[in-house]
Amino acid sequence: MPSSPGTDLPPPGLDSPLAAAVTEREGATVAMVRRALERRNVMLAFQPVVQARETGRVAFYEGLIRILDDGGRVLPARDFMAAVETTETGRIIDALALELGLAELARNPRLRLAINMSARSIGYPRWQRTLAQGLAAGPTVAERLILEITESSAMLMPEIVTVFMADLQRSGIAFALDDFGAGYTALRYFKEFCFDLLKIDGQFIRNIHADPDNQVLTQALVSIARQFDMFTVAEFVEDPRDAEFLARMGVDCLQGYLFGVPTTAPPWVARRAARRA
Ligand code: G
Ligand code: MN
Repeated sequence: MPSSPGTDLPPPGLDSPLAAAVTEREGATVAMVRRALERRNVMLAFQPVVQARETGRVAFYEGLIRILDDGGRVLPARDFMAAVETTETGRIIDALALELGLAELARNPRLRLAINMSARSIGYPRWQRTLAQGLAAGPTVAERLILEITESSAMLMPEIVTVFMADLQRSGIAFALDDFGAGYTALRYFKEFCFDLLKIDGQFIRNIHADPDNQVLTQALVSIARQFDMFTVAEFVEDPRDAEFLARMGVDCLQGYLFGVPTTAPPWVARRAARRA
């Protein structure tokens, strides 16, 4: 076997014991996720996205899919999404997240909610049916829904994403380009894409008040967003000094543990439960 360039180590072969162990663990995760989806053992956790200039005001919430494993433990998406993103299981997760989100929007007429999807789910029949049914539930559901598409998946099929967005924007749905900066968007696509929001990847936000590299990178992203009429959201805001810096820089909205961790019991659900009790 040829060795990797620049090292004396052989490349990790697909048949190495480590690779086999990783594959086996992923296989077990995927099987568990499939079982949970069949039983609809899924729920949304909600995280607030606040206005940068008035952080007591929630602009909208992001609904994040959570899966309950065989023991009833709650698994966050990052633990399983990478293993299923390119498979049909990934499409089913997107359809279920949308279904749960639309149901919440129908129940709570004051809620604005963002739901994640992969560009790979565009054209998946179950996802499309779920959207059509959810929008039919009320005249304001579409205008309170934001669909977040990760930059990396949007770039797989930019032409298809552009047409899909133009179509749904006519019904009032807004779009966010998620984890921006982590992927490889050729900047020229901004001329064709019409995202309403740009979510700046957390790696550029952490410690920004003291990190000149992150300051310059984020400032550049903010000016791109302005030029193309997009609102900006900074992800992973954990430190009040970063929040203040971002607000002064002109970022519109902030999201992160500083303002709220994702919770399956957001204020309106807790109030509903209290009324029932
Ligand atoms: O890619 P996307 O932005 O949809 O992912 C949101 C994920 O980031 C969620 O899993 C959420 O729990 C996590 N998250 C949200 N805010 C913070 C934060 O301030 N710090 C860290 N480390 N993770 C966060
Ligand atoms: Mn997101």
